[in-house]
Amino acid sequence: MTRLQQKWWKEASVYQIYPASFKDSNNDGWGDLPGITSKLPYLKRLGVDAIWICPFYDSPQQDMGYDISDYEKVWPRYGTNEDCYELIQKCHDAGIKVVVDLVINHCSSEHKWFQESRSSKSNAKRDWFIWKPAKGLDAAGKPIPPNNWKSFFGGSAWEWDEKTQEFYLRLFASKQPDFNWENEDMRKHLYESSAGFWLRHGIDGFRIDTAGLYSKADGLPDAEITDPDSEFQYPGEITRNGPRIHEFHKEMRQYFDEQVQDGREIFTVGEVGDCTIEGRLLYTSENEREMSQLFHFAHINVGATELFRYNVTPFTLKEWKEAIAESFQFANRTDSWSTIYLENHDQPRSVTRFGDDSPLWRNISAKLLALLEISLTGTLYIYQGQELGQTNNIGWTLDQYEDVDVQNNRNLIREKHGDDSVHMRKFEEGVALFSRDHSRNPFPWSSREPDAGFSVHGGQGAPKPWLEVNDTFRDGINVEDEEHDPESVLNYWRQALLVRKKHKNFLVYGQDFEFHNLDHQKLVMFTKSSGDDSEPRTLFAALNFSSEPCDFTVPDENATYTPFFGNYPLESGQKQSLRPWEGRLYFASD
Ligand code: ISL
Repeated sequence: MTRLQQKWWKEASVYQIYPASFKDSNNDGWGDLPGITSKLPYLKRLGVDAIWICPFYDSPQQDMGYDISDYEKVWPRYGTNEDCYELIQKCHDAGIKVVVDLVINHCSSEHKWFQESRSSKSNAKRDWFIWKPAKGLDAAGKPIPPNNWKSFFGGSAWEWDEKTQEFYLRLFASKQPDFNWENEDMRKHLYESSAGFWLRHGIDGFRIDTAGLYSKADGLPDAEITDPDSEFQYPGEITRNGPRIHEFHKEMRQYFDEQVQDGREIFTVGEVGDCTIEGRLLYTSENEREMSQLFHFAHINVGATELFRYNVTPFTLKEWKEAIAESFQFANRTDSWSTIYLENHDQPRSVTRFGDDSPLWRNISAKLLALLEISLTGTLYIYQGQELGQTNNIGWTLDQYEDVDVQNNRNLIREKHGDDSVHMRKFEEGVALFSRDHSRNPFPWSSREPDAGFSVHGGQGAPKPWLEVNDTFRDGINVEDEEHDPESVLNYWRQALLVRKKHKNFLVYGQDFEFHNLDHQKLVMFTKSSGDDSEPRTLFAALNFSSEPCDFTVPDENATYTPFFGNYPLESGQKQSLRPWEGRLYFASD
């Protein structure tokens, strides 16, 4: 096979920005778009090629902007539409592409379409959302939801509407009504407002939110009872990758293609979560023209049960290795493409989960995670703060979390078991490890008190950021301190991104990935080729995921292994032994 088709969006390192928490340029305690624009030189120096900005559209913020009330307007706290156009222009001037979030499974109940839909049963937009009558009344005279589906944020997935005496479906928060994708008229208006508008303003791609959820199973049947203790059941299979999902994606992609008339090549990355290999191939095949790549969750879901993310369960390194490979192995030598990521705005910090965030090992294990990521095949995503080796928040009480997912579930546990219950203690432990707020703190630009340099003016009278800062900015985890430290995680990421580019044929585009000694409980070792059959070398990676030294064997004793990058200084004549949390990349030749 000849080399894979190379594309800008395959080899781009994409930096994900959470606008509420990146940089506050007007001192109101919230990040904003001019704040992002002011930090483009930082991103350029980091070496990223594109940014993905989480939703910045008008919203009542029940779910941090994933509840959109106007797709075509910037939320005033984040700035104006003009600020956004300027950001896009300045990014392009700096050679940085712009990817925006496309949130189209649901909108906010404050969106005018939903307001119309809920106004009467005969409204022309009634069918744009999913309305159903009650199944009956319970003993207390309360309407019973149409089926047993549980919301992703806890409780029933149905919300009762007093005025028209029907339920609407909302798989997420109470004010996030799901669109009815069966309605063609709705789909056309949705594409136009949420995507067409921004494509015409020059953006380069979309991260498609909940991209597997639009086509619900025919008849919305009850979910299987997987949690007998719960009144409502996780509808996973029934809501995911439904009967018309591929048709919808093809239609939407065709719409995108029609909008872009100036020859620029946009790309899309869908948040799919869980899907078979066949499904992943269908979604991402170049030939099928649906999406360019997708986010699969297997490797970030290890250690939590599917039923409830705060149920912490042990996992082995082998399980994690196999789950990581699920992200990209399916695409091997096909026309599909993959993604590489360990963090995003829905995930805790990777060094806490997969490295060792104690003072002794945080720096080196965060670098090891960076090394792992730059050596895997797919488009690489870095979430803000990850490049600093940011850790979870330590010692937070439940009151400190803002996330609707934490507060909803806390209320449910409180009602059922009380605040002093074992259930609440277990939940608290789960939140300490898995809460989404661990990645949502204001970004630490410096060690300046009290807000880590997040707002333009600090010191006395500085605004209180919308979410508390992570205390670790006082321990050197901030941009200013890391800039000055040649050994910092930040400086390592800069170097690592250059190495990824320099050896992109192996690192970005490498094929035929194979684990070596998969069962090993400390080592992650693998080989891959450049995918070009005329290239005689192979890449070999040896990474020690433990706090003790570890010996390893190479896959082929007769080959010559030349190390070219690692997270400790490379020394000549190295033995087959790795220091704690050490990783090395080699080229092997016969
Ligand atoms: O993080 C989760 C629950 O705490 C996931 O179930 C997550 O909600 C799911 O992956 C979908 O995520 C996306 O859509 C949500 C939004 O809250 C997330 O931030 C977004 O990434 C609803 O729009």
